[in-house]
Amino acid sequence: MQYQNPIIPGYNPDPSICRVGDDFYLATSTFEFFPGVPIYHSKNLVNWELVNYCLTTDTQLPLQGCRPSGGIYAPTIRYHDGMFYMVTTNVTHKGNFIVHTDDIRGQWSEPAWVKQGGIDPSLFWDEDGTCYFVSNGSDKGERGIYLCKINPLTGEMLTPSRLISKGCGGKAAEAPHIYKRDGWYYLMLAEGGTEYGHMETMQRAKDIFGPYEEGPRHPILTHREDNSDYLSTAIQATGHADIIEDQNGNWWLVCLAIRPIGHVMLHNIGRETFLAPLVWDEAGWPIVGNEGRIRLVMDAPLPGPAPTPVSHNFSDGFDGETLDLNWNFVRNPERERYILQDSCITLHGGETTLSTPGGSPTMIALRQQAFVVSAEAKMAGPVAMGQKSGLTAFYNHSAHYDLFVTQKEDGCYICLGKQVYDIDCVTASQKIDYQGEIELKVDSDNMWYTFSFRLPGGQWAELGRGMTAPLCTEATCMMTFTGTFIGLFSERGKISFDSFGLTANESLPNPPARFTFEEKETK
Ligand code: 6LW
Repeated sequence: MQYQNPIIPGYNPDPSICRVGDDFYLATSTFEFFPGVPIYHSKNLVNWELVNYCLTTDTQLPLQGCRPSGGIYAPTIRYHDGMFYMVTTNVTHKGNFIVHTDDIRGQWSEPAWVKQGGIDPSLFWDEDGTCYFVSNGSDKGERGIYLCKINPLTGEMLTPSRLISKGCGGKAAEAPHIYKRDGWYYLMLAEGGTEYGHMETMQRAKDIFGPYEEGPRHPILTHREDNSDYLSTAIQATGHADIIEDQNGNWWLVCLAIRPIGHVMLHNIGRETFLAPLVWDEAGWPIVGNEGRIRLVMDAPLPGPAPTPVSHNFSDGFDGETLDLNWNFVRNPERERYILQDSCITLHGGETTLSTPGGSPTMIALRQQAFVVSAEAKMAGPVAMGQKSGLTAFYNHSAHYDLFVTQKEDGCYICLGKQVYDIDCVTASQKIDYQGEIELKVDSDNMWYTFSFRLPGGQWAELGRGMTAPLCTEATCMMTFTGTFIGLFSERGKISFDSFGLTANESLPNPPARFTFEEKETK
C-alpha cells in the first residue's frame, strides 16, 4: 500500500513511537516552544492526529529565558504494564526527566528528575520487568552511550551509569534506543550529527551491558551520499530513529529528515517525521526502506485501516473555550494576555516583541507543514501609537517576517517588517484608511514568503515578500533545531482575530521555484 513521506510534516523532529494494541502514539521534540512534546495518534502510521502534549504546565516545562533551540530536546515515549512514560531532556533546566500517565490524552505527572546526564534518553524494559535508562553523555569524562537500571516512576538510578558503547565510528553518537529480539539486545544510535552527514547505526549483544557488535550494514540508514539530483536531495539528514513492530508482525522505522528548499543546503520548515518499512535478514540484522534509503512515496504493508487522503489545511474561528491544540507559544506564555471569547481571540501585547531574545512574545503560532501554504487572518480593533499587530512567518527572535498594522503621527500604516540577525527593518509600508478591520495573508513556496492585505470592500494588494533562505535552520546565527511557524501576534497594544485559515499544498511546484541569476556575457 502506498504512502507519502513525511508522515508528520513540518517541525516535528526526533520522533519516538510506541504501540498499544492497534493504536500507535508518536512524540517529537519542541525546544523553546510551549506546550512541550506533542503526542500524535494513528491506527495506520499514515493518518496522524495531534491528541495531546506531555508537558502542559510551567512546573513540567520551565522555559523562562531559554535560548533559541534550548529547552526540550529529544523525547522517548514508551508503554509498559498499563502506564505511558515519556523521558526527555530540558537542557535549560535540570536535564533528564521522566513523566508518566495512565491516560495518554490526559494530564501527565510532574517530572521525576534523573541524575544520569547526557541527552536523548530512552527507556527499555527487559522480560523480567527491569527498567533501564540509556542516554548519550560523558558522565565518566568519556563521551558515549551510558546505561543504568532505574525506577521509571521516581527517576531513582538503581545502578551506576556504565559506558556501553562509543558508537560505530561516526561523530556524535546519540539518540540511543534498546530493543530485544530473539535473545539479542539491539542498540540503535544516530551518528554523524543531525545535519547532512546524519545516519543510523545498529549493534547487538547477548548482555545488555555489552559487548556490542556492529552489523553487516553500516549505516542502516543515511542520505549523506544522496546529492546527485533534486529528487534525491528531496530528502536529507535522515537519522534519529525509533522502531516498532506492528500488530501484524511487520516492523517500521520512524526518523527525522529534512526537505531542502531546493538545490541549496538550506531547509526552513524543520526536521520532519518520516516512515520506512524495516525487515530483518536471516542473520537477524535490519534492512531499512530501499537498502537504507527513504523516498517521498513508499509502498509497504501498512497496518490498520487503509489511509485516507492526508491534508494539513487548518482553520480556526476561535469559537471554542480552549485554544486549538495546534497553536503554540514561544516559551511559557503570560496567559492573561490571551483572551478567547465571543468567537475571537484577543491578544494583549506588551513590551515583549517577536525580536526580544529569551522572551515570550504575545503570539499564537502554527507549524508550517508544507512549502506551499496560504494563510489568511481577519484582524479587528483599534491600533495605538507604536503598536504592532498582525501575521508573522516566524523561525525565532532573529529570523522572522511580519505583516503588521501600526499607528503613526500621520495615520495608520500596513508594514512588512523583517528581522534577520541584527537587521531589523521595514521593507515595505503603505498608509491605509484603517477603520478597525483588515485581512492579512501570507503565501509561501520553497523560495519566497509573499505578504498581502485587503481592506473591507477592497481587493487583495501585495505589499512585499521575503526569501525563505534567512528563515532556514542552517542560516540562523546559532545552531538551532526548529522550523518556521505562521503566527498571529500583537506588541504594545491589544488586537482581536476573528478567524484564521491555512491551506497547504503538499506538492512542490515542479520544477520548484529557483533563485535565478541572469549571467551577463562579459565582453
Ligand atoms: C537531539 C540530538 C541531536 O537531541 O539534536 O544533533 C538534538 N543531534 O539527537 C535536538 O534534536
